Amino acid sequence: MEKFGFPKNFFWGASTSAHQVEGGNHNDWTEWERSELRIKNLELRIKDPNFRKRFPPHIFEKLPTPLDLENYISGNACDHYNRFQEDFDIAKSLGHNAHRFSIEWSRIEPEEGKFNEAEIEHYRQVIKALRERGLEPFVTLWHWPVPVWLRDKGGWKSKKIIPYFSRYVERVVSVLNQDVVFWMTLNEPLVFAKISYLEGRWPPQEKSIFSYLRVSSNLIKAHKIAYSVIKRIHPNAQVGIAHNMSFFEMEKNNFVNWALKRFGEWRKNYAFLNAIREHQDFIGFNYYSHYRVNFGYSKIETEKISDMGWSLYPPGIYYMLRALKKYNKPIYITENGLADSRDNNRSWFIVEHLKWIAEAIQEGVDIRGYFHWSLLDNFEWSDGFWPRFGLVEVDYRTMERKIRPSAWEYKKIIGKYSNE
Ligand code: IFM
Repeated sequence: MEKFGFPKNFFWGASTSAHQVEGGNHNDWTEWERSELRIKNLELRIKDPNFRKRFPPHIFEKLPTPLDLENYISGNACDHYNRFQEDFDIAKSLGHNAHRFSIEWSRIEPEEGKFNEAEIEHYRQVIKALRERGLEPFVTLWHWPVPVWLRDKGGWKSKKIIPYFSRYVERVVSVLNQDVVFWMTLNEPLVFAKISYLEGRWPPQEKSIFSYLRVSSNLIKAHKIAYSVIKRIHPNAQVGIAHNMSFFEMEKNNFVNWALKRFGEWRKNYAFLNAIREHQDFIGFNYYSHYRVNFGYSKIETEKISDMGWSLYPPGIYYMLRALKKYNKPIYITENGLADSRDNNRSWFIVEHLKWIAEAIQEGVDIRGYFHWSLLDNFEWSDGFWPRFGLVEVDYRTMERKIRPSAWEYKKIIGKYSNE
């Protein structure tokens, strides 16, 4: 890598999602988090003496720990719903010029067909606050939870959700389109479909290949219609999805490994993108993982791992970015991050990923932005609060924010390449 360069108008920022940071939500997830069965299972798990051993000891330095029930209930989360101004002040102080966040469907349409104007106004204020601070809003319309009434109608498994989604999108976009250019209809649709409908680890906890396929197909259809709705309202809007993709590396070059690699790539990376090929203006790429292919799939072992045991492999982002060139669309890295409560590896992680991104830019890949996951520590779905993904640490008892050293390192890089 000879040069480490970024275009002047590159977007630099961080990502969040509503359910993970806002607090005070009421949706299918909040009901699941508090459901009797979930609590009973957690109590059993927490009591198991071997459970503690699954975690690196240092994560018990901060509250809540995986042994506390409250860890698993999103509750007030980071209270970002009330503190967004303060949080955006921090993002600005860190040199960011863009920010990705999501709109919570259950706030906008808490009952079927009844739209809450005050909540739409809330997000208008969020966007205004970003613009006032010179941060370009990147808005995700759905980042996993659904309103409870919609869950009761079958959620993403029912094709009824397609017109409901497009009506919700139309309502939101027709109010907010004046101030937003970049829209993501869906966040990581296949991660959601797989964990919720195939592996049964997230609500509604199904384990059925048929449900998984049906949900994936509904997500594709919903995206395509939402894309057309947004473009009708705002022809110059830039619309895409945030897609979680992994790098697959063959250990040895042989036919079986080649076929497994192709299949893995197609299933995880390209099937969805190909299906919406004509309905996206950019590619939103969430990069976290990679696989070694050797008569099966395994994780590449790396020297550095995150608190969640994820191996950290920055070159993978480069290989994926090169592969995505074939779509001939601008690429935004819409997520990339790690759980690292002591902030031991985050600076290294950011610098290394940015070097590899710069390398891809150098080779002609059209990459226009990087959003670190995440601005704040937040509620990591079924794992809860203990994984610390933030550039900014959150004390969940006092809601105090503390900027981590890696956030300043990131700022230094931004400062070197941005306009200001
Ligand atoms: O926290 C999640 C986010 O909601 C979606 N992408 C991956 C992140 C880390 O697991």
